[in-house]
Amino acid sequence: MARVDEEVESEFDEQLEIREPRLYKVMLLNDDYTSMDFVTMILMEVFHQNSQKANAIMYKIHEEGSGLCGVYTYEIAETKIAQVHALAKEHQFPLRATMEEE
Ligand code: TYC
Repeated sequence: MARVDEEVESEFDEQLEIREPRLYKVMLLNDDYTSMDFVTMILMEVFHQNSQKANAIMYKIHEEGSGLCGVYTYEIAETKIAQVHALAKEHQFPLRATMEEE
């Protein structure tokens, strides 16, 4: 029985094209008005960074203009960006997030 199943499966396998999903880097951008605490909170809550890493990433963005927050498939990256923009709007900060293919 197992043998029959394997044969059926391998017939399909030949037709399957296995490809890795494209990955996207989500970046936060610096601005002059968003508070450092808010950015650190976003990095912890939305991007699941621990407090030390969140603080380090926030300072990197503050000093260099942008910084990597995480790498995701397209739809997850889009969702993270939408969450950042919604939270920023709610707290009246101009914080922006962008994505670029890895
Ligand atoms: N530059 C901001 C300030 O001095 C802090 C900040 C950091 C803002 C990172 C946005 O993505 C950002 N309050």
